[in-house]
Formats: sequence, C-alpha cells, structure tokens
Amino acid sequence: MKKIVLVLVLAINLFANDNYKISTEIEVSGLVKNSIKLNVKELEKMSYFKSGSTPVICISGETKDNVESYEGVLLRDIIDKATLKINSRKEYNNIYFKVIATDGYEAIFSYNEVFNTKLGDNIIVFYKKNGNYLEDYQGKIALISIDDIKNGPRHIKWLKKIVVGKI
Ligand SMILES: Nc1nc2c(c(=O)[nH]1)N[C@H]1C(S)=C(S)[C@@H](COP(=O)(O)O)O[C@H]1N2
Ligand SMILES: [Mo]
Repeated sequence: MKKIVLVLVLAINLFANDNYKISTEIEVSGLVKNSIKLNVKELEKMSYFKSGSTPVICISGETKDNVESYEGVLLRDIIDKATLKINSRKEYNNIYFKVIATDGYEAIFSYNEVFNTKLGDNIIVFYKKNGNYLEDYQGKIALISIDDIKNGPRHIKWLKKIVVGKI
C-alpha cells in the first residue's frame, strides 16, 4: 500500500512539473546604457502595439494556433528604452539580441532585422493574446516575430531576458 501511494505521489508530481517557470518580468541587459526590468504594468505604460491575426506555425509546418491578436510593446521600443551602448556606426551590423525564456528556450535577432527591416514592425513582446492577459502556462510575458515564415520557433513563451551582444 505504501509503495502504491509513493508511486502515485511521484506520478502526480511528474505531471505537475510543467518544466517552466512563469515569467513576471523581463530584464534587458548587456550592451545597454540602462539595464532595465519591466513587468506587465510597466510594459502597459509603454507604447502600445496590437497585432493583426496570425497563425503560429511550427518548424514542422504544423499550424499550432490561430491567434486573433497579440497586445504588448514592439521589441524595438523596449531596446530603445534601454538604449544601446555603441561606439561607432559600424558596430550596428554586429549587434544581436538574445531572447531567453525561463525554461532555457532561446533565440536571436540581429540589430538590422529589428530596426532596419519590415520584420521589426511585427516583433512584439506581448502580455495579452486574443484580448486576454496571458495565463501562467503562456507567460505572463512572451515574444513572437509574427512575420517569420515559420513563426513558432521565434515565439518565446515565458520570456525572461533580452541580452544585447556583439559578434
Ligand atoms: N519558452 C518556450 N517557448 C517556446 C517553446 C519552448 O519549448 N519553450 N516551443 C516553441 C515551439 S517549437 C512552437 S511551435 C511554439 C508553439 O506555440 P504555442 O504553444 O503558442 O502554440 O512555441 C515555441 N515557444
Ligand atoms: Mo515547434
């Protein structure tokens, strides 16, 4: 009997361990003049961006979701708030942003992608999806590059950090 209870408790624990931690704030650090931390309330005080509708497509080609809208702040505006620490114009070509989630999932964007292509117009750090604040299993803060052909991979749930680096 004791063994059965132990196995049950272990099984329940395994099931409950979703392999993520909710992200309640994001930190911008690295090559910036001001390292900043932003929670949902603070993001809501920044320039507001609402996307159009979009599918979320996995690298496999499978459509994982169909989203009506995301609401949040453009990645570009968040980086601007932290202000890049750049010594010469040439350096911009070498600047990248590493975005990191609480479960260790990560992706990179280049400076030019975010600030100097149309893609950047739709890279959003969001706290609302389909008009509702993100549930724990979705965030509370996440990021997506909506116009990626397969936009599942650079959809970062539980976004925790944005680190500015230079190659
Ligand atoms: N933090 C984190 N974000 C992640 C993943 C992950 O494992 N961890 N998986 C990605 C993959 S492979 C896909 S296809 C999409 C799926 O998004 P959805 O769960 O909103 O449908 O999330 C992406 N975001
Ligand atoms: Mo995926």
